[in-house]
Amino acid sequence: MKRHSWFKQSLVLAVLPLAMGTAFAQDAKKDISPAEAQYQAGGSPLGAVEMHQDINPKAPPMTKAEFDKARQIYFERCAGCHGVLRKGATGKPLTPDKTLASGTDYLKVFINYGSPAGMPNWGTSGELSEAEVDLMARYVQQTPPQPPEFGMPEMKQTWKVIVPPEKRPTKKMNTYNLDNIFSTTLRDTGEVALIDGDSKQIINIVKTGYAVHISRTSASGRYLYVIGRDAKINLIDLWMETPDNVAEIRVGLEARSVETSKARGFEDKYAIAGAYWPPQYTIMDGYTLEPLKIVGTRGMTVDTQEYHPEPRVASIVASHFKPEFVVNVKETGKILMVDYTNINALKTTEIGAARFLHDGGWDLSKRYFMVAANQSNKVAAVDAKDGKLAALIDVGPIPHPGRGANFIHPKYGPVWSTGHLGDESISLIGTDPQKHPKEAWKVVQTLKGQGGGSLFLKTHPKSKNLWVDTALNPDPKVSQSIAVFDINNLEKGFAVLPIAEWAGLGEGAKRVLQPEYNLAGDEVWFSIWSAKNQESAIVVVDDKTRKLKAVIKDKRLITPTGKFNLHNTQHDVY
Ligand code: DHE
Repeated sequence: MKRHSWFKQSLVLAVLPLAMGTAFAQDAKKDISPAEAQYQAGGSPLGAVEMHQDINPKAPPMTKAEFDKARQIYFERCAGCHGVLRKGATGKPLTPDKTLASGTDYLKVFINYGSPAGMPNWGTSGELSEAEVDLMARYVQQTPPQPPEFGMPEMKQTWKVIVPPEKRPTKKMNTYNLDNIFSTTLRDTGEVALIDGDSKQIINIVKTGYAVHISRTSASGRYLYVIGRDAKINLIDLWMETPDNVAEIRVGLEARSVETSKARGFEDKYAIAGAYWPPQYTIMDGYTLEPLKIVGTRGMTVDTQEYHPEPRVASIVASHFKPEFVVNVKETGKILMVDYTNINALKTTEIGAARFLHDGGWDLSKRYFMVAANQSNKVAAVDAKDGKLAALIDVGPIPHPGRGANFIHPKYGPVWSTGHLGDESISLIGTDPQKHPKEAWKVVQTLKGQGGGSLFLKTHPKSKNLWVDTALNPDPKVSQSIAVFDINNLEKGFAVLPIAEWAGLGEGAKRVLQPEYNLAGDEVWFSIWSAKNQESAIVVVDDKTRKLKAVIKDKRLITPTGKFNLHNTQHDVY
């Protein structure tokens, strides 16, 4: 680089944080870690959706081809943080009122070099070429194109009942121990592998949605619901000789969560799915996925009470003792307790919590739902019995529990725990206000794990181990191993097991993630996640001895991430 241009760049970089600070002052958010930036920047399927190009005379010109290419890049790389409508989510708003004032050169530097607040250095990392950086700098000055809505007619068009209920088996037609099957996300092939936990053999690879996300078992244990990032839901009948799809539907253009009714009298009756776009949730017939009721989640934020145009639906769980779904709305920070007794007269209790609600799970008693408000560095505890917020608890930076881990702490009684993306801490929160009122809704202990970038942690009622992954830690030694604590001797610190090394794989990221127990609670399964064109595996560890028990390798096991033991998912054992 020539000296003068280097100087110019340095100068711009030096004033950049200041200038950005002014341009976006009222929207300033806390810094995010590289792990979080990488995690949030996952691709959105909206890039493939045709959208209207509005010509803004003040914005730099773009041809239709350029606009479409930039739109694709935006939805693949940027929308996760900056929002579909660019109004800001965990990242800053990029609406023309802000970007036009900054101008192309300024934006190019920002996109090229990133920012200390967590914006990745798209140009200098080689992720985007010089021409693409220029393209994106011009694109974010255009009027944001809005993806289409997705209502009942669109859903009905995608709805297919492959095997109608009356043609399905009347009894279980296979000899699998359904309770010990693991529905394993094959992220990049858009499939789930149903793995028999007893024999460790693949029973079937079932085609599902794009970049499939989670699986949930129905209350009876017969059905399995799987959702893809493209909002496609697959209903799998586990009674078939070879369990396979019996129905499918799309409930939007982008989604992450699916759940099924679990209250007595409503077992398997309804399914529910939350969408990122359009911001809405849909209640469906549990046996056929026929869409019955769509509810929008656009509305006011919990704190400043300003309108938010795209509050995404994050985790959804079903109460075990009341006919209610707990629907967590991310950007508004509201928890909706949706009573499904009469879906034509839905009763919803709206509980204000904190913005950026994401993932969570039940406490040991299953009365309280514990959900991470990740960018708010808080955990909300919702009392599902009384329909109110029990507490908002301050935890470490960017809590990420998955469903969390429940155990009886030797000193403080029942606790629910979460790891963090932003640092190495693991927060243990007291969850028993009846017998341990002093500890309830307080962080009773903070453990020090291997490092930041933790996604999931797990234990089991029969285990004395707490397993904590660090899948997004930048250090491969840390992301490829697991920390394990002895619950009865937490002061001792953790042992490290080199799980990825045990898998004996070649080249690859080999991120170790999402510990999941088997039915008996004596084995813990880990995914070893490498790229699509590299070998991945599942490693099974004996929970008692912490020794390697099995490595599951198969050329069809491409990019395994989440694994859902059907029994533990059905009964919320974690
Ligand atoms: Fe997830 C759960 C959203 C990236 C693996 N993820 C969830 C849930 C939400 C969510 C809302 C809770 C669902 C529920 O309980 O109803 N995830 C998002 C995102 O928005 C994000 C940050 C970015 C994206 O582009 O999707 C994201 N998630 C990832 C990944 O990159 C992971 C690690 C790998 C993958 O498969 O894509 C990933 N998410 C998971 C898993 C769960 C999950 C395995 C369920 C964990 C559990 O034990 O319950």
